[in-house]
Amino acid sequence: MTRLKTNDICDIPSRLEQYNQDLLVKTGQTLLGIACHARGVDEIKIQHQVKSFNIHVVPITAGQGIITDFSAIVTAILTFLGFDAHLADQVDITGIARSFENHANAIMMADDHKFVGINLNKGAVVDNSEATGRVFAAALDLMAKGIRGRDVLVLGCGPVGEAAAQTLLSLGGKLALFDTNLSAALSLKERLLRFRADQKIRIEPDVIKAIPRYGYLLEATPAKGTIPAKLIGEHQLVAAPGVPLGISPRGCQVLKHRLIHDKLELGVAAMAISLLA
Ligand code: PYL
Repeated sequence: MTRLKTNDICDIPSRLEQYNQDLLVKTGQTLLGIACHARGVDEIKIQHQVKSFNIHVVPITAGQGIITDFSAIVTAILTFLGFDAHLADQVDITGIARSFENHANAIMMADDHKFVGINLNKGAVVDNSEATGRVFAAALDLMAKGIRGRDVLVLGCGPVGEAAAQTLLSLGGKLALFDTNLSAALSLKERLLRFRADQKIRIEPDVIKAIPRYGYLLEATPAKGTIPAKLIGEHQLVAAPGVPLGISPRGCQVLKHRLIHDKLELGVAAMAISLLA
């Protein structure tokens, strides 16, 4: 998992309103709407529940330690969505214990290995990688006005790519997988077929040859330049949860409204809806 830097995320709070509008133009849904779509829940119902759902965000000093403003930015995203969100005023165990004592409905916290949300009433755990893959797949489905029956290529078969692949299959996408490590793509295909033996899942060994052949791409790699600008067609749609962004600034210019990417917003929104739903 790529470790975020404060620079990657410090502009998020001031851009949330604009980002929300961008998502509306690209997908027909807001940040909240996409997160609800990713969970299959009704947005109107959820809107009545968010304001009384109390989430504490607890900074964690373990490992490489705190990322300046990370927890405050997560809190800002939750507040924008309408949740009763609070940045804990204590870190680590003290902060977690205080959240229980203050009867928080949920806590969110991250160390160097996992970023999780925990529903303190139900004991349910939601993982950021899983939620991020799922919500970007849902965003691609909305951008495509229904991915059902469409050929979609997932680039990157790690935890985010796996969750995206599962979601795209459940939405009726015709899935192809690529990973620089071929065995990672093969083992993901095997895992996916355990639950969907009837599905056809292609493995693409050569990404440069493959990209032009797919109208729908989900880029979930931790590499820059995965999708070269020269391979981007006029009609391709791309959802890119991968950090750093696997598309060059030139590629972003070519794609314009046909690209969805962010470093935290959609994943945090999907985590929060999963905690509440
Ligand atoms: C959750 C992000 C998404 C991409 N990479 C993940 C990352 O940067 N993880 C590390 C998060 C460390 C947070 C630190 C704090 O400020 O509480 N322990």
